[in-house]
Amino acid sequence: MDVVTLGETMVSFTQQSTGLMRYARHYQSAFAGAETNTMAGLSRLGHRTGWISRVGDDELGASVLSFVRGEGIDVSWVKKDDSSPTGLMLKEIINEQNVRVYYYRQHSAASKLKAKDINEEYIAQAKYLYITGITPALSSSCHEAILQAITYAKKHSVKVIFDPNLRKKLWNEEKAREVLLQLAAKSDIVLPGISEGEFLFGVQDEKEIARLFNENGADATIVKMGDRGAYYSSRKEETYVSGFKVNSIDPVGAGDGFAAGFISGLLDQLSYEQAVLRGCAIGAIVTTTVGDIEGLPDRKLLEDFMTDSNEDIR
Ligand code: KDG
Repeated sequence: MDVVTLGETMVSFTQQSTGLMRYARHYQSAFAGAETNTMAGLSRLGHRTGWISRVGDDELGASVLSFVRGEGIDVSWVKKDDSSPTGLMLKEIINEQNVRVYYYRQHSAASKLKAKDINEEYIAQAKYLYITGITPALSSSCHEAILQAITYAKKHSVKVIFDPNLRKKLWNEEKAREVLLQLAAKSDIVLPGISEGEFLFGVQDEKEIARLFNENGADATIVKMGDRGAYYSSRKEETYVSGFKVNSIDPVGAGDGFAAGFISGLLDQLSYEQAVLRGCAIGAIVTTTVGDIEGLPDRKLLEDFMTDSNEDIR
């Protein structure tokens, strides 16, 4: 396995008309889960990925499992929980500028994930453990599961990559700050956005955000700056990587795509700079299609995009 992750994947329903959801009659279903979005991006590029989780022993759980498995992600450590349902996410499209998200994931099967669900061997044989700040927000047992996964990763020299992925709807701000900083401190590489840096440290400057994450314990921090690109800083080097100008229509999933591109670059032994550039490219490509994972490119699409986008037009 190249990369192993853990977290929740939900079924999402997006209303097909605009306006208040109470008037919506038609919904489009899809799947939503930051961690599996990133694994899907990696597996589309030919990397071997695995997902640890729980789904309800229900029809939606079966559909999540088929979907994730269909993306080429190993699900051998996903348990079916017969006492809790699969989590749901609803998207209300008031208008293009105003989209509201409602979670129905409290007490979901995935929120029951616990430390005992984490298999040491499974983590040990991976090259990277990928985690996000969504999982510890789901429950205290999920928080313990993530700490267990990190402990196994450290024991077996598996590098930990962490995207804070702040979701304010899921927890109170004080607790979020405490736990996100705790996980960032235990991670080798942290992938925050500017707004997460601001939330955690009260600063907006990318260099300052990276410095503070590195001071907090990370070996390297890559600050995502949307179409401006990314700034990365490790103990050895620091640089800016410029972004790609695209016709962006749906930003959701861009961060997950960035993580897939960056980790894929590391797996392909690219330099840090080139890995970050691949992250920026996939982040940009994802925004050009509607949906979290539909835009994730395969090798050919990625190469074509990167060849077509030279420095002059970026
Ligand atoms: O990163 C995209 C996610 O927002 C989405 O897939 C759902 O994981 C999700 C969440 O908790 O918001």
